[in-house]
Amino acid sequence: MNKSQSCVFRAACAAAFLAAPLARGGNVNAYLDGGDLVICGTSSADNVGVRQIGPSTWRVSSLAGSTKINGSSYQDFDPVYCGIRIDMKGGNDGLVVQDGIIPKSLCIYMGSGNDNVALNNLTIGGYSIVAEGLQSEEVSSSGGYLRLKGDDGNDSLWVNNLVVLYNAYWSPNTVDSDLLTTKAQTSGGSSSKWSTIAGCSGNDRIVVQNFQVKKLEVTGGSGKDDVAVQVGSLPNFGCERFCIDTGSDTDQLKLNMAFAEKLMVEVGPGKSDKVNVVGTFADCAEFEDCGTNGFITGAASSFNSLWIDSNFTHVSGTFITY
Ligand SMILES: [Ca+2]
Ligand SMILES: [Ca+2]
Ligand SMILES: [Ca+2]
Repeated sequence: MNKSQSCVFRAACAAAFLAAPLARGGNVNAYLDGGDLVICGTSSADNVGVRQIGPSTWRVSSLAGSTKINGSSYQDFDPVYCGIRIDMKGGNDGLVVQDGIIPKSLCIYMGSGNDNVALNNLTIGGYSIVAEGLQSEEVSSSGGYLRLKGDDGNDSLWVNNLVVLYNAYWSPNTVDSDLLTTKAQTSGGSSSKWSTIAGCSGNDRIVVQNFQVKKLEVTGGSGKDDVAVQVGSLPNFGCERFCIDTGSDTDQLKLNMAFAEKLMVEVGPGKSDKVNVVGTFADCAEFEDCGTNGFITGAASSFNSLWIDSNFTHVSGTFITY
């Protein structure tokens, strides 16, 4: 393997798929590219499960229907020591990625169609295994990140129990202490990357629960989106930067137990967007509505600095500033 090429996304995630072999209908193509696991869906409805079954071994399996993985019901891949890149393409796809430690990054593009995605019990940017011949410093420079894009269609994106580590050291048994150590490094300009969850067009449902991450952007795009987010559940661990933009049309947003140093919410153009803020704490919070007749209600939330756009013409509950 060419070490200089491993662990590097040589182009944008989607562009990398252009080099992948063409998948036949119903037959999802999966392969290793350096230390990356790459999964390419078909233009039809694909149902794919991805989970870790060994220190660096991941299983890609058919979850339903006529989906095959390289012609079989499942296939195992080893070693996966960088990231996972998935392009499900068109069709109404189902994807579950669960129960594992992904060393570098997880990039998922669902394509057109009404898609269902579940990400459950994952650590991204954490140690899994340093492949033989790779020095730890070659793979430890930029931490982890998540890129999840629903694209067109009415997509359901469900994210539960995720940790994105920042500049994690690639050595065993240090995952927890890294999380706390790096939280203390609050200076800007660091190499932590933004994680992004994007519904894009369509009426999307985005649910994020128990997500520990430094920098997170959640966008709903056009369409009537229903967004619920809980981030930063550990004591003393919150997002450094947390941005939500539900985009155009009439959207709903519920922030529940969200912790951030800087929280920016935009509900976009469109009439009567609704924002519900519960148990949310931020040093600096801004709630912006560039539409009309917005609703915002707060409970058990506290901010050092708070700004609420006057386009939220219905403000209720309590927003405590200290
Ligand atoms: Ca597909
Ligand atoms: Ca889609
Ligand atoms: Ca929207």
